[in-house]
Amino acid sequence: MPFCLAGLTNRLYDRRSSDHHGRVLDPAELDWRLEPIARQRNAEIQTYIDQCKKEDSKVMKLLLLGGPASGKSTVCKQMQIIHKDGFQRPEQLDYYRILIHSNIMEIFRQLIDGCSQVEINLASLQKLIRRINRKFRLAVQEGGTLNPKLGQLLTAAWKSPQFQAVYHRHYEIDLLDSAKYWYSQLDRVCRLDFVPTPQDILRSRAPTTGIFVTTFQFKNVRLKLVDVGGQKSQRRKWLHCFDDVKVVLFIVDLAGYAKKADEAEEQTNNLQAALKIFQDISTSRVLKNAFLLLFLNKLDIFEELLEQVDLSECFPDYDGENYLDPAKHYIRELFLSVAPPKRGIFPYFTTATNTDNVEMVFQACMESVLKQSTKATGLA
Ligand SMILES: Nc1nc2c(ncn2[C@@H]2O[C@H](COP(=O)(O)OP(=O)(O)O)[C@@H](O)[C@H]2O)c(=O)[nH]1
Ligand SMILES: [Mg+2]
Repeated sequence: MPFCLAGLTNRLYDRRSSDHHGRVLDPAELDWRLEPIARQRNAEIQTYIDQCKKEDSKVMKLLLLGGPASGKSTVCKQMQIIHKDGFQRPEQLDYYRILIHSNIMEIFRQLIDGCSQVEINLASLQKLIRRINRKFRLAVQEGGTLNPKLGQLLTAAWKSPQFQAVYHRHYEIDLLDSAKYWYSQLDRVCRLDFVPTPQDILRSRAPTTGIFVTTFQFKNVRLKLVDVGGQKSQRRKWLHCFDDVKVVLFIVDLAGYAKKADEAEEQTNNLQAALKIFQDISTSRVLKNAFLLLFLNKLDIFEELLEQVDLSECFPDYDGENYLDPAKHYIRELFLSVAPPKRGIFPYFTTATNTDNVEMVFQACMESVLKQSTKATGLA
């Protein structure tokens, strides 16, 4: 709006001093001549305001919340793939190629740190580790990142009994979720002509430190998806994003049950920490009119993890079998039980890296939201 008003003011000033014959106008004549221009401009502004109001009433703000690394940015990327033009621009692909290579080196360091944490002796691997570090430094100095030679060396390290042993205990250490995904295809990812696929992009990881907004069309509604950081330090930002939120999409890392929570958290594991945040969100007065969608995410990792870590080790109340179905339903009930009884919640199980799954779930939940929203407000 200020832009439109500035335009009007400029036009008024342009015409103030003289008419097109260069004759200086007196103030009364000036007013008389300006009136139709002002009236027309006023009408233009009113049309613009009406149009904005109409568009705003069709925009639904959807806020993504959840603990760190629960899958918020992955869901955003999926929307970019499903509802927009995905990731095709050369600079985007270049960014992800570099990010993926940096993720791979981060995993390498995490595996080394993990070995010392769980006391796996790395003595016989030291020579290889030094070689990888040296070659990587050299590659970076030359303006590159990973290359086929580094790929071979990293594959050799990955296949070593030490790295395999520490990977087996991945839930005890800090390790990016996609470690196995990257290390099982280093020959492709380290090629000099490597171009990330959509699945590679979904598997990459960069902590969100700002606020990211994606807008896209869903049926006849424009959705504005707002992604904020999940780390404790980022949560202060959440409050600023609560205005006009129609839908909160809360994402939970199901596999978090086996991860010790941050020392600063009161809860013992990441899933319990997420439960506490979810409780706060579901009872928040500011969000009481927002629809609350719950994505119980990383179902694929959760299923694998159950073979290694009993759910009852982390949730002593759980007395079911250590299988996917009873375990996931137990967790769903746990989340529903901390919300006020009348708070409508739409729970779903998801694997955010799976595009078909996200497309199907998102469609189902948004259809329910739009149906209820139409009933309540006439929107949609
Ligand atoms: N295997 C698997 N990985 C996932 C899933 N959801 C997210 N990830 C991975 O988890 C990591 C963190 O996800 P991200 O979306 O960045 O989390 P955020 O911090 O909540 O934004 C990324 O490497 C994702 O590829 C899932 O359902 N399954
Ligand atoms: Mg993120």
